[in-house]
This record gives sequence, C-alpha cells and structure tokens, in this order.
Amino acid sequence: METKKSTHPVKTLRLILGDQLNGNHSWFKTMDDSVTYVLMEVRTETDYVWHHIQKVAGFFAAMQNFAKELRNQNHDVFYIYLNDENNLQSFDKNISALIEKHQFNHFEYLLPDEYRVDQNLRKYVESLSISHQVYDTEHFFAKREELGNFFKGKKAFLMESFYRYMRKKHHILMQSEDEPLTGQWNYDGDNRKKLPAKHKATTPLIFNNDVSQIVAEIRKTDIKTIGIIDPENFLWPVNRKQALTLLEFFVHECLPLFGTYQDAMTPHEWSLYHSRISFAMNTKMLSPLEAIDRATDEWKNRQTEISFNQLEGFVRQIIGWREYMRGIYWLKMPEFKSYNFLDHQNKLPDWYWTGKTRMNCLKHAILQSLNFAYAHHIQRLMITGNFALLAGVHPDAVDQWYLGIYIDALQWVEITNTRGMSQFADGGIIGTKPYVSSATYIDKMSLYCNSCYYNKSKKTGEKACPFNSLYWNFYDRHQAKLAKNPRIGMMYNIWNKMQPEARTELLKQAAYYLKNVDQL
Ligand code: FAD
Ligand code: DLZ
Ligand code: SF4
Repeated sequence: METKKSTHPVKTLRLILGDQLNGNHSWFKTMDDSVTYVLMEVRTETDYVWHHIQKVAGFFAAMQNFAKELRNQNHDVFYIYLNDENNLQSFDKNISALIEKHQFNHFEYLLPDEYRVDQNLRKYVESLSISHQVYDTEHFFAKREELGNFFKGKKAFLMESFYRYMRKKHHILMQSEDEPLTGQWNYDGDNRKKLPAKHKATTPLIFNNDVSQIVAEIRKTDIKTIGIIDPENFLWPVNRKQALTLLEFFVHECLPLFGTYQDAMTPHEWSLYHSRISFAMNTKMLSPLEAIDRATDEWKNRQTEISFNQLEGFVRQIIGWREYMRGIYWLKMPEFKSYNFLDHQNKLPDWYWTGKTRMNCLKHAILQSLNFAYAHHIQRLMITGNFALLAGVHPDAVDQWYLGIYIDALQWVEITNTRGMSQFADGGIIGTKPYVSSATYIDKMSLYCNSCYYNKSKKTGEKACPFNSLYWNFYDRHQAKLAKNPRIGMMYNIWNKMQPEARTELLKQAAYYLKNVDQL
C-alpha cells in the first residue's frame, strides 16, 4: 500500500469490475460513509473483441443488479451507464474524473482476473497522486501464485497432481488427511458415456429476464456483437438469487447424471446435464465453494440416486480444472498469449461466425453457440476446437472467437483452455498431447454423424468426412514436433505402416478440404 499523509478525512473510491460481483466480499460487511463504490460500462471492455450480444447484455444486467443490491444495503454507489454523457469509456479515465469531481483522496480496487486489466490498473495507480490499495476478490481457492509454487522445479504441470493437492488442502471429499473418500481419486473412466438414442435429458431451467433496455442502449452504439438474443426473455442468471436458483436446479435435476454424460453430445439438446453456472461463477455472483458444498450435501442426502462419480466429476471441474487454469494463466502470462508451438497460420473458416457448414457436428455446435452463447466442454474441445486445430488456424483467431462467443468467456479461463488445452499452442504445458480426433471419436460420443451430409466412415472420395483426412494430415505435417511424444508415437507407427498410395490419397483429400475450407 502506498500512503500519502493528508490532513483531510479519508474519502475512498472503490472500483468493482464486471466480473467482481461478490456480495459476500468483506468490503461489504461493514457500512462506511467515507466509501463510495463505482461500476462502469465502458468501451474498453465491450470492444476488445466481438462479444456475443448475450455476453454484453448479461454482464451489464448483472452489474446493474449488483449496484441495486448494494444501494439497497445503503452503500453509496456510482453506476456509469454505457451512454451516459459523462462516460469517458475507460476505467482509468472515469476513475480520474470521479476523483477530481468528488475529491476522493484514497482509491481501492480488487485484483483483476485478466492480465490486461491488471497491468492497466497497476500502471494507473502508480500514476495517482492519492493513496491506493488492492484487495483479493475472496473468490478462488488458490492464490494467483500458488500453482507456480506447487510445481516449482517440476517439468510437467499435471492437473491431476494439483487437483489432489487442492482436495487435500481444502479437505474436500476426503476421509483423512491423505485418503480420498471411497479410496479412489479419479472417476474419468465412468464419465464417458454416449447418450442413448431415445434418451430425453432434463429440460434446462432458463430465466425470463427483461434486458430490452440494455440491448436498446447497446444497439444505439457502434459496438460490434455476434449471436442473437431474445431481450425480453434473457435466459442467463443476472443476480445472486437466480445464480443460486440455477445451482439448486443443477443439484436436483442434473447432478445424478452429470458425470455419466458430461462428454456426450447431441443435436437435440444444448446443455444436457451440465450446470451452466460458469457465467454466475465467473462474475462471482456464485462462489466455487458454495457450488461444491451444495453438490456434496445433495449427494450425501441422495446417495442411492447419485453415485459418487457424478459428484467427483463436478468437484474435479471446479477445484481441479478451474483453479488449475487460473494458476497456469498467472504463471505463464504474458508469454502464453503469443504461444504458437505448431506454427499455425491459417484463417478461421467464415462459417464459424454463421454455422453455415454441411458438417453436422460443427453446424450444431456453432449454431447453438450463436443462439445461447453456450456450448459445453466437449463441444468446445472436440468439435470447434478439434476442427480449428486440424485446419491449422492461427491461435490468435481461435482465441478471438472463443473469447467473444461464450457468456462465460474471460481471458484467464478462455485462453488457457483454447490456446493451451484445445490448440496445443503451448507445446504441452496443459495437455500432454493434442486433442485431435477423426470422425470415430465424434461418432462414439455424439448423435451428430448419422444425419450428416458427410460420411463418417469414408476417409477419401466424395462426401468423405473432413475430420478423417485432416486428422492424418495433422499428424503428417507435425511429425517433426510430435513423433517423439510417447503418448503419440503409436499414431506414427500406424501412419508409417499405411500403404504409400493410401497416405497420398489421404493427404490429397486433406489438401483439397483445406483449400476449400470455407465451402465445407
Ligand atoms: P459444467 O460442465 O457444468 O462444469 C462445472 C464448472 O466447472 C463450470 O461452470 C466451470 O466453472 C468449471 N469447468 C469445467 N471445465 C473447465 C475447464 N476446462 N476449465 C475451467 N473451468 C472448467 N470456461 C469458462 O468458464 N470460460 C471460458 O471462456 C472457457 N473457454 C473454453 C474454451 C475451450 C476451447 C474449452 C475446451 C473450454 C473452455 N471453458 C471455458 C471450459 C468449459 O468448457 C466451461 O467452463 C463449461 O463448458 C461451462 O459450462 P458449465 O457451467 O455448464 O460447466
Ligand atoms: C465482459 C465485460 C464487458 C462486455 N463489459 C464490461 C464493462 O463494461 N465493464 C466492466 O467492468 N466489465 C465488463 N466486462 C467484464 C470485464 O471484461 C472484466 O471485468 C475485466 O476484464 C476483468 O477481468
Ligand atoms: Fe462431423 Fe464428420 Fe460426423 Fe459429419 S460425419 S457429423 S462432419 S464427424
């Protein structure tokens, strides 16, 4: 903390960013007349990428509701709307104007989750002539640097090790200090079932929020957005009460089959048994601890209906993957942002923005994303991510798409998943091998292939599924970088044993598809 001596009483301005809507933060536990909070809708945040319209509207609605909740508790709050006359459209400019106008002599903010904003605010406060202090957001289990310390001196950053460490440290699903409940740490093997053809999944709970005023304000500007919205029936939770309702719905209706079908995909359902709490958690309306505690309580009360693998699968995503990705982000930024291990340079196919492709899996995953600002993990990883990787798309272009299109997209969790896990641009920090597949995996886990224009079983020739030849083309073109990887070596044995004519045909087919990628 930097303090400058002052004879005036302290008058503090506290900034709350759009992803810091944690009503249980210790800031709000006491009432202090000398403190004023500020939230602001600014062009620096709406314009750094083409966001989905639902994402912008969702953030603004949640921010506006949070400001209302604070005011109801008698806190002093400034809210700067997008089109306010005095909005200078960036955090620092608005803060400076408020400091000057209202004579604040102390400034406070919460640690931003994004490197970009963190750097900007750090620089900004250094330039301030008044004192400042920064606080933790009191949301995550791990501190920013904790993963780096945990893996210090190690070559591999295995998620599984970090996950077990987090389980032990926070005593989650443990029977003793070191022993996990049930004696088994990992249930991934039970959590890979395809959806039976006639299975009807739970209908997702959606909200009917009226965000038409917010959308009208966004439409008055030249902010470029993607996707569609029904402004009078906005489906995502936009306040704490709705976030908790969504969590309740998840534990009652979805948890019993969450793990079993967490990798399943179907053209008929958009969220299956997934929780859809990522937006509520990433904005901090909901805490990861309460999500885990609530799911654990439900399991305890319904053990005959909810097998342990369902609960473990959910806990693993939150205390494992989510915390792990954040740790990697703070360990590896800013270098992470420019990783391109495979030197991919191609452009993103045009149909990523429209869903207009004959590939059924991609059509559904993309249209669903444009309609709901949501796709579940395996759709993101094994459909859109898989294709972009096979097609050699530049990771910057892939990142921009993922950072814009999803309601839950914030760089700390988007870039680690996209550039790292999905595009292998980090050369294997996050994933031990690239997540690529042919139609075989997609058909095994989904109901997409049978109604596709392309033939899942054909590798070459008319209507051959593009994934099949692009898959081998990927391994072929990256042999120098990947062949030594012990988890991949087997693929090269298969590839090298293939008849030369068969290999030539596959590569010819892939070259044709890559050349005509926009027409697929
Ligand atoms: P559920 O399946 O119900 O899982 C429960 C929770 O676990 C999620 O809400 C999420 O907070 C957490 N979680 C699950 N998987 C991951 C993961 N791999 N990394 C971090 N947290 C995880 N997640 C985001 O929150 N924002 C993103 O921008 C984002 N971009 C992604 C990009 C790609 C290419 C991939 C492969 C994954 C991405 N994910 C991202 C992770 C994951 O897909 C989403 O968290 C999940 O789909 C959100 O839906 P849900 O709440 O229904 O999740
Ligand atoms: C995503 C987003 C958008 C679209 N708009 C705003 C905004 O106008 N004001 C704001 O405070 N936050 C917004 N956000 C979320 C921010 O991008 C996020 O709070 C920062 O990047 C810090 O992670
Ligand atoms: Fe996707 Fe190929 Fe299956 Fe069609 S056949 S849905 S393109 S994997």
